[in-house]
Amino acid sequence: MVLSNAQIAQMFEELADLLAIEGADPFKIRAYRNAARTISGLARSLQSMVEEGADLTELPGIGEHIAAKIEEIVRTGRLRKLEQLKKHFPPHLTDLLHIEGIGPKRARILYEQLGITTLDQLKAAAEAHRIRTLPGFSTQLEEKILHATLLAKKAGRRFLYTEAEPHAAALERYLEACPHVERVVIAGSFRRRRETVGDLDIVTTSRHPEEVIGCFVRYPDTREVIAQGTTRSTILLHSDIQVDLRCVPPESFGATLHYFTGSKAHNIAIRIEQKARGRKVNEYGIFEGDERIAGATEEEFYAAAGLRYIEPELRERRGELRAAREGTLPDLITREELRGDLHVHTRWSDGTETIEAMAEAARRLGHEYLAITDHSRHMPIVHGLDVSRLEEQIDAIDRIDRTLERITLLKGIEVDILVDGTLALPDTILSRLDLVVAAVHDHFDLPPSQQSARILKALDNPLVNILAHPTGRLIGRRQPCRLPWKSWLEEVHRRGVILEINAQPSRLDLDDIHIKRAKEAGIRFAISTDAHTADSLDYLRYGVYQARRGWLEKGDVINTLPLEKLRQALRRS
Ligand code: DGT
Ligand code: CA
Ligand code: CA
Repeated sequence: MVLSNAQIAQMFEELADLLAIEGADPFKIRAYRNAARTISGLARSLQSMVEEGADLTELPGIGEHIAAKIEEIVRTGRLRKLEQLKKHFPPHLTDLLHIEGIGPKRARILYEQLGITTLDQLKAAAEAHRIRTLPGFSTQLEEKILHATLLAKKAGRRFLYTEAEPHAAALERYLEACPHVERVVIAGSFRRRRETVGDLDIVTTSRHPEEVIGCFVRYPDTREVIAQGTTRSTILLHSDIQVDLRCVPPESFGATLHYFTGSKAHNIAIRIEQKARGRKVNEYGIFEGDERIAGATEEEFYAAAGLRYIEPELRERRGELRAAREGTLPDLITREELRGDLHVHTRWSDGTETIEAMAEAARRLGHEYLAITDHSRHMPIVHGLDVSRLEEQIDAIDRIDRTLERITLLKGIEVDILVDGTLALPDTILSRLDLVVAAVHDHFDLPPSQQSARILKALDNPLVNILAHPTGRLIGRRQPCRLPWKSWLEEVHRRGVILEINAQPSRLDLDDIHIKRAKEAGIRFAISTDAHTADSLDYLRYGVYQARRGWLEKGDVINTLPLEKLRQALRRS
């Protein structure tokens, strides 16, 4: 059984939730939540760290008590304390805590007084106006809760790409070892590198499909076999991820892979085009009458359709068919083309590592340069840098940089854009830096024209080079800020400011659609990790996936440039 870091973090979150409902010591609850945050930020798998005997107490927020619990989870797949607590409460009670306006105290009241234990019951009680009269509730709160339950139902459950990734890898390894299996490819939205996936779709080839299916349904992490046919099957994993598998003969592999890679819109567009030429397209191939003219490989499939090969990331029906016909598809950027990272944190603000440790980790990844960009003072939750500490840090970076070989440190800052559009630090100090990354960290919900004016005012300052995580969204948790996109992008372009593609898996900000629009407006980009730990320097590839979905090429991204060219590119004329 593979336990991803996300799953382990989730167990600690659930433990904290249940303790909170029970009314336990807030200090203890916070400790579990901090541990969960640390765990979900790790790039290395905890499972392998435990197997290698690593000292977990070296991780921030992990003491001996929690380290022992992590080892218990990795060794047994369970956490006894969590299971004991769960016995006291109905199974879905913690779902209530995801509804805005409901904390542990209110969840407990809803449960004790109305017997509510699920979102459906909550919705029904809100509709029947039974919530407003409970102690600590009100009519407005009841309306808010009703609205939130409707939203929660609509969203359905999707998984972050990084939550699905370890399962996809483990399934691939498992299936490759099944008897009679020839090829295994994870298709669907996962292959298109969407930021979230609804389920995993796997295409396999074999001459003995029933044996392959038989092996698939015995996958050890299976909670439930939902469907089992002779060539297809669906299972549910313990993590609630659903997995669809198809097994086809090798001569259909390309057509089947193409079909189940999608997107649905892309598939339908191809089918309509081919139909107009008197052909039939399905998951087994392209047919003229009864004759199959393509099916074994995707290359053959596209060639028969009169198209250049289209990378999975582009198959979203955003103009890729026309570009493939005309030969104008982008030559998509790759991870190997990136030469450095332009947004990282250290212990000087809210990062976990020293400058030296981040530099060393970046050098191990082969980076030529690394910009240290800690937070400015404004942010309330971190001890950010004021002018005098930034002066100190500038000296420290210069000193450390002189001792380093094969990597250059750049002096930077992630400076807050205040609500009135001014920056949290004065020009006198910003002008001493190699680059200035500006960012919004509050007031995300301003009306579009006001938000736009606020950000553009900050970008008027010619010392600002890059706008970090431009919309502030957190996938599934915080909506992107609203902007009048067309005019706003033109104004960003006019100022020569670079937009960041933040590679944190829960941010991926800008997103694919706006990356493409920004590129069309002439804007250039930086793909940055915003790493707060050494491990997360490896997140660059998630930013690259998003960039590829936004049609970016090497030339669109400034951190593909060697250092001297980068310095020129940062200069605003
Ligand atoms: P997801 O799972 O919601 O993240 O997104 P996908 O794209 O993985 O969608 P999924 O799992 O429902 O189906 C996998 C692929 O199968 C999809 O990308 C395209 C193909 N597909 C599914 N339904 C249809 C359909 O009705 N027509 C066509 N042409 N293709 C379909
Ligand atoms: Ca899928
Ligand atoms: Ca599916």
